[in-house]
Amino acid sequence: MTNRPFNYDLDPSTGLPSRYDHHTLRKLSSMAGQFFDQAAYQQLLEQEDVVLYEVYELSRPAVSGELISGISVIHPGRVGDEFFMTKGHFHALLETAEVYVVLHGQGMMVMENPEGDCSVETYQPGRVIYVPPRWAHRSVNTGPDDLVFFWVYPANAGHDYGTIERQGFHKLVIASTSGPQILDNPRWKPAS
Ligand code: PAN
Ligand code: ZN
Repeated sequence: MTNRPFNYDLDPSTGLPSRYDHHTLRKLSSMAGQFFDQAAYQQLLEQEDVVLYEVYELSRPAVSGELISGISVIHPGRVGDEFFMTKGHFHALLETAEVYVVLHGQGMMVMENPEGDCSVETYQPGRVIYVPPRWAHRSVNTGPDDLVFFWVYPANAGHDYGTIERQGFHKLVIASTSGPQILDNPRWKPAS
């Protein structure tokens, strides 16, 4: 990998990058145990292993000083009453932050830190969201269209998915007749 400046362009209508190093498709089958309504999860999985979201990454060496950037696209949909969402993670190097810039769509970013403080930010086009060091983050698409956002984080951050897989997030985002609701997750438990 060269150490020369570079650029890429985001398509104004889709937000997709003109080039990337990795394209990851995350399907329903990779989210076992993450959605609240497990019967609805099984039912949907038997119909189709749908793609929940896609990640386009511009890779850089995983060393201090470098930045990894890219685009995520969360497709619209629900598992039962719970909106399609990302797995969510802490950064493996916990003391690393991240910046998100929303390009299209609507949604919520659910965050929490290891001390159990919780925060939810709303995604809307043009909004910048700062994820401080130590805060786990999950993106939820609450709208009828793709939710598309740019992100950039330190290349040595790494991802800890296991903690969230074991304990979940404290908060769920659930559809209701009056719009998306943020509810306490009754199944949250300490990962230990
Ligand atoms: C983002 C996320 C991306 C997919 O690039 O990785 O939106 O979410 P999951 O990694 O939780 O599957 C980011 O926060 N990187 O650190
Ligand atoms: Zn992250």
